[in-house]
Amino acid sequence: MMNDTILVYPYNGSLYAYNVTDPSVAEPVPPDNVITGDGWENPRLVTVVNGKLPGPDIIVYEGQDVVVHVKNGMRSEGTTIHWHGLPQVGTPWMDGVPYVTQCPILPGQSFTYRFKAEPKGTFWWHSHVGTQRSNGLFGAFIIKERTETSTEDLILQINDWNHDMYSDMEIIKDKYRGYDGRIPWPTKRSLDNSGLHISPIHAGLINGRGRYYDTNGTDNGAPLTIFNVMLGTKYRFRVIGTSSTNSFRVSVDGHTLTVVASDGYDLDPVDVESFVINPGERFDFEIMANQPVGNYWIRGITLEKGQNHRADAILHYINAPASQPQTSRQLCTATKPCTVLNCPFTYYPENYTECVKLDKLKSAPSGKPAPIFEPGRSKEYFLNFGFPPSVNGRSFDTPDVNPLLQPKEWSSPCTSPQCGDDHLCKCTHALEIGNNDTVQIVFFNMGRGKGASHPIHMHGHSFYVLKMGYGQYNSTTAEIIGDNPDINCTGPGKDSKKSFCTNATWRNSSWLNGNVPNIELNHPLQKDTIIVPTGGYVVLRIKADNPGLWNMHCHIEPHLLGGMQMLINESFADIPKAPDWIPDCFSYPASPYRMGLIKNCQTNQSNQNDALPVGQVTTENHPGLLIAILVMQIIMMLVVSFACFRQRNYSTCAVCKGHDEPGISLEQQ
Ligand SMILES: [Cu+2]
Repeated sequence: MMNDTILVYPYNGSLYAYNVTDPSVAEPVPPDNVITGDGWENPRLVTVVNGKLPGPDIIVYEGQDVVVHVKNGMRSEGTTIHWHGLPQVGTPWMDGVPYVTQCPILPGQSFTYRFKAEPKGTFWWHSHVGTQRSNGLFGAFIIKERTETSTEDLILQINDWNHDMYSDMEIIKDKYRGYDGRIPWPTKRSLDNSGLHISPIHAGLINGRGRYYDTNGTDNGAPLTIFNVMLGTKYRFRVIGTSSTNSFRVSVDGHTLTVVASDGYDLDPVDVESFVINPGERFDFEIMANQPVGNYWIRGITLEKGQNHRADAILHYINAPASQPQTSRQLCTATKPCTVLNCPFTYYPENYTECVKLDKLKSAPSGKPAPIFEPGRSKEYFLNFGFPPSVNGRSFDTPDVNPLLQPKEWSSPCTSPQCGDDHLCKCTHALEIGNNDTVQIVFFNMGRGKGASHPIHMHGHSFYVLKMGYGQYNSTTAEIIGDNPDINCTGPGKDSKKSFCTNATWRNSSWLNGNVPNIELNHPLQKDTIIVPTGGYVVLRIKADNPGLWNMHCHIEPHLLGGMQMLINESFADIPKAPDWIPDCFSYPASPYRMGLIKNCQTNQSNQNDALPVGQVTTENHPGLLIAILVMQIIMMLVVSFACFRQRNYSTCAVCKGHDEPGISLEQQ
């Protein structure tokens, strides 16, 4: 680690210069300007914005116009920024998905995101390219209500941390498994004995800080994040699951957590001892600082079997001594069992510890009811997420253009015989929906590709969670023993072990046409990311009222990279016209369609070039935060305003910007 130019090392919660031999008598180096990560002292790449890990918090009020200038300061990678959870109504080209809604911002280039901040809630921003997010390119995005509140806000971003995380290497590890010497890595197991992403992790971080534990369980004493609280005050923790691959169980010693919102939407408050947050999810909880003045552990533990990967932070009551907490986690007893919200399995394998499933919660009274399913008008789809990374046996073929704005220039249809129930295919898989339809989607996780639970994130919508079904479990061992029987994954007479389950349906046909029993229609939660448990399913609905081309994918980053993603092609003809300055992208030679268009547009080409944004783009750099030898830095600036960005209007070649019809070959499921 380095503080600008001084090499430092961690000891007993502080940092010291490398030439200090006895830290017990030396003055520590302030940790504020050092990216410490887990205190790992060897070189490690981080990819960060404005020199911070996590990047800067973006906190705005509901309804404000947000303008973010992004300059890619990396030397060898393109990037985009996705605004996770924001529906981007009317601005689908600002969704930040490379080769779906925009071209990547190339090294040295800039791009200005401009969109409306709505709805209120806890969101975040992150790179959508490669493993940049896993390497640190993320931050909080909070949209506050324009009302006074007596509750203090605290932001807590929790993620796993690796000492080596590189895009192509992750895919290779995923495909061929990693080796130490000639010994393959052991299969990682979750607490229910189902699988986990194969790559090992090295630590957990809260707001960019954590500790590396050696094999003996001894930590390296790296500095941790400290949340200062005042006795008698109520706090709202906005917890963001910024993990790359792992889920965390979060708790605070000595304090009951009142969970009040998830993924930006309020819910009927529920008191729990802890909750599980998966990559991409958010949970807001409130605590009352009503315990004896002191220091308390905030704990995040992974759900890995036989591992000790923790993301710890300190709840520090003002006026308490600055010392490490000595507290223990809540004792779970027969008379006072611990409740864990959002387990990805049915039983938590600890004594007197009970899982509370997410679909047992209700939205706040202000929440909307689920859209009505009208037989004949509404549609239902079954989508199976599995390995090799795919959806319904289709591994995502990423376009080399921006299909949102260049729909006629890309075609990679998922057609037979290329795709089948028993063989994987690679194509641009898209679900075509529109006309204000109610769409019921069943995410499930069965067949030959099952093995791990997947947190699935939908862009463009916060879906209504109607029901969750889990696999079958041994109530004594808490281990998974079979799939949920509600879904007939393969059709009659087929072996599910050989099937990608592309023809799944409800085992009981009376459940079709929106008639699944025991679904929550009046007060369903609204979420944009949800765990699809292995062997289980999630029933959700959306109203197709947001025209766009929306990415939907597993939020475990290597699974996304490997192809566990698809598109929702929603009301394409109704997508509003994008600003002319948004550039097209294409390979060389370009598609035949473009080759023809270029010929037609030559006379206007200079005008097109002039149409790039030339408003008040400024750059700002905050150097000084360095962790290792290799640090890539993105420079990003936020300007929140209502009219701070001038844009010149030029005439452009209309046919080159044609996005008025869905020329892209997207398959209807
Ligand atoms: Cu996944």
